[in-house]
Amino acid sequence: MASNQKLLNWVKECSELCQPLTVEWVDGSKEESDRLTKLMVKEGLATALNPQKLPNCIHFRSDPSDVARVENRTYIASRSKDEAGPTNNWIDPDELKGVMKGLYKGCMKGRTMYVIPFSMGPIGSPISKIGVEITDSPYVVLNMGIMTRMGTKVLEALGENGEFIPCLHSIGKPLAEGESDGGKWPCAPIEQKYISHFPEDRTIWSYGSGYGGNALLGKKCLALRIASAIARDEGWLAEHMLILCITSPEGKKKYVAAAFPSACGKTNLAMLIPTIPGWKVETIGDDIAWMKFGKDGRLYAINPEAGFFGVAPGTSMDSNPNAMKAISKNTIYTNVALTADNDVWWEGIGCDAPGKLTDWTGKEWDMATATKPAAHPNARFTAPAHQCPAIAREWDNPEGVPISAILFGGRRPSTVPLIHEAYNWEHGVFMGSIVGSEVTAAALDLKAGTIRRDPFAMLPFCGYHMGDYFQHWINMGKKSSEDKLPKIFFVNWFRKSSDGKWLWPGYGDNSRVLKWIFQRLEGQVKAKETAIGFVPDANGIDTQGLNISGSNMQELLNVNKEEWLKEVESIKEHYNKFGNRLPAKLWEELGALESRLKKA
Ligand code: OXD
Ligand code: MN
Repeated sequence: MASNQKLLNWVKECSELCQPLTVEWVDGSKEESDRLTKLMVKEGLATALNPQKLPNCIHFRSDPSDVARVENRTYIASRSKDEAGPTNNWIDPDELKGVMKGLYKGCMKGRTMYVIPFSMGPIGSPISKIGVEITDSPYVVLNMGIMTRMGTKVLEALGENGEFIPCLHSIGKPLAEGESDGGKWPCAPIEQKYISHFPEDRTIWSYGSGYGGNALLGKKCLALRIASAIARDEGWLAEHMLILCITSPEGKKKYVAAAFPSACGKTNLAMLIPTIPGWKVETIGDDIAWMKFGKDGRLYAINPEAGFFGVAPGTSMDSNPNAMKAISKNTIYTNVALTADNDVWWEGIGCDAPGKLTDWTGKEWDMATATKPAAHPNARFTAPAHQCPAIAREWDNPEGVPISAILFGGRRPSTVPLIHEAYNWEHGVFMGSIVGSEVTAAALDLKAGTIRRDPFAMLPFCGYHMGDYFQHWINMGKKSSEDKLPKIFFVNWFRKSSDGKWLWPGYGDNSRVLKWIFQRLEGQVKAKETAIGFVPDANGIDTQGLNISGSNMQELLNVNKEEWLKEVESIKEHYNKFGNRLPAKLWEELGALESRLKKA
């Protein structure tokens, strides 16, 4: 039981408001997760998977209305609207709290209220933060047990006077006396869903959704939206980035962080198996990086999470064997399809469906006649990070790892070459600010197929005005010197030929691009200076053993002046949205790009 009076008071307050049947403090033990699993299986909310094929794995089906983050119901409720900026939804915090208190009143009737102490980052790391999530969802408890360090050990670290970030969550479905969920995933209708952040209070209130980023509040809500606001105040970076370690055949290691918008293959890159002999890639994290300067002036990163909440469809022994091995036991599956013998299946798993399936909505599904996918396109696995065969030994080192390169990228079918390198930090910040990607299924309320700008891949996750966020990145560069700051690169695995075919094989072959980056960091390869940055020479990328034509390689590395001048116009439109809070330095960078292009 907690000794922290502030925590005890808050729990009492929430319990009086939400009126649960009972309050349970989560200890993080195996007995606890076994008990909750059994409970959910008994209530028909979860299916225990085939223990021969998937030991200790369970499956959940969500409500069809509750399958992804809901950006149009996600709020940054800072005191002033201007502080939230033009890219966030805003409601006055007092007004929002009023509305939400009305919803929270009695919302846990008939349910257990779980109190989940959790640490984002290794317990005791100078970069970590403690949060406490109150929830009425045992599904959330089980997922938080994988995604964070959770339970009694965190309470001990918190002590009597420690600081924590309060995160209140309810699925928004009270039960009348004697009523049960009847095997149906409980959640509130869309108009009652609120994923709210109060950055000045450093508080999160989430209501109405039981799914992923809306409900596992340590992840997007705390580790990105609230942490980004804290990081600005404290002078560090909370970023939507994977972290990997690349080792050369000579045994030299470098750490790389990379930001791509959702569903651009961050998990695949973080777990990549190189196709070039002698090179090794190891995983530190696949979604979030917290980075602080060390005493030596270098930027040190930790992965604040302890698990992977990855997209299942498309994951196979071909695309990501390390992920497939990581999810072979002790894993929670959500909205995938099930085989007759309770094994999992999804589109892109690498084999045809073995007979009739039960799809993610619970209906019978036959590959021969199906008109809809069997697994939801945003179906997920939740698996412990340490189960990944490629996990780096230092993945939970409290000191973090020193970052040598930062990569930005997105799905860009044209214009953006396979790889280019920034001239310096500020040019790199410019590159981050113009990231854009084709929209996919990770967000519920956006139209698939269009391109949206997603600066630093943080558009849905920045907890304050993005213009100020860009300035914060520029300021961070002033805290160290160019030789110690990470070098910044922009990659694009998704460029297509004029007849719509992928030009680059991607996956393990992305190691060829990582090799070029490594060699640039070591000063081992020359590059071509272009209007947009440094691009590999014609033979710069190692294509040995790869069946790719010279002309495809040329197209992949091509910087087309006309396309880029169009890009400049589109960046101007994008920048105009930030008004006078867009740093002057970035307008300057854009002007310099335009004049370099015109001269080219
Ligand atoms: C995620 C996302 O779930 O970025 O990681 O949407
Ligand atoms: Mn993500």
